[in-house]
Amino acid sequence: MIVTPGFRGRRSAQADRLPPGQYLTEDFPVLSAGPTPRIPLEGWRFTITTETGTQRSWSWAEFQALPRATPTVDIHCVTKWSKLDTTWEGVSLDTLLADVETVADFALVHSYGGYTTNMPLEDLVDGKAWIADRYDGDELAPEHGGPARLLVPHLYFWKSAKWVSGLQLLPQDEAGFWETLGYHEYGDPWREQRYSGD
Ligand SMILES: Nc1nc2c(c(=O)[nH]1)N[C@H]1C(S)=C(S)[C@@H](COP(=O)(O)O)O[C@H]1N2
Ligand SMILES: [Mo]
Repeated sequence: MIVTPGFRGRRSAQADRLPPGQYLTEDFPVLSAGPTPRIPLEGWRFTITTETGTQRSWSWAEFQALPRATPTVDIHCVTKWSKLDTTWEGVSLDTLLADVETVADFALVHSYGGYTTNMPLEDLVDGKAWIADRYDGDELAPEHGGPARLLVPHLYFWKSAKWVSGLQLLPQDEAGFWETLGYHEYGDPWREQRYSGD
């Protein structure tokens, strides 16, 4: 038997990175539940509100001055497309949460336009999540969530809130927009947690 190790190796390496029920795409589809909000940078803020009501907030200029990260990650949409090796730039949630005092276990993420999504706070720390304002070497396009979106690639992509405005830290899990409409409260693509009860 003749084996072409490079080719077979690449194919199986890609297949290993595809969660169950997903297919690979090279495109970057746009999925938005409503119109694309236009947020002038002068008015943009990112605000973390703790369970006691304490707030930490950054203007666009303050956000730009923070240490930056350049994650390359695979993303998985619940509508079954996955895209490998997407390249982003932004600020790690570890940086934003560094001086925030909280004992909360959950976060409800808020966006300009009213979208929300929920996750355990531990899914946003330890290098697993970013507020991204650049994609593929450019400013993040408005339809993909610009000026800035949450990027939490180990969960289905509906958790990566576009046009993100802040985090609300909560002692109890509180369902967001799609989670209220029957999507899974956690959304692990590797366990195929698409809908409530999966
Ligand atoms: N604010 C907001 N964020 C959102 C959405 C949305 O409708 N509004 N859609 C979610 C869904 S279902 C997906 S799959 C991804 C799509 O991101 P994209 O349009 O950049 O591909 O954004 C997520 N974040
Ligand atoms: Mo989605």
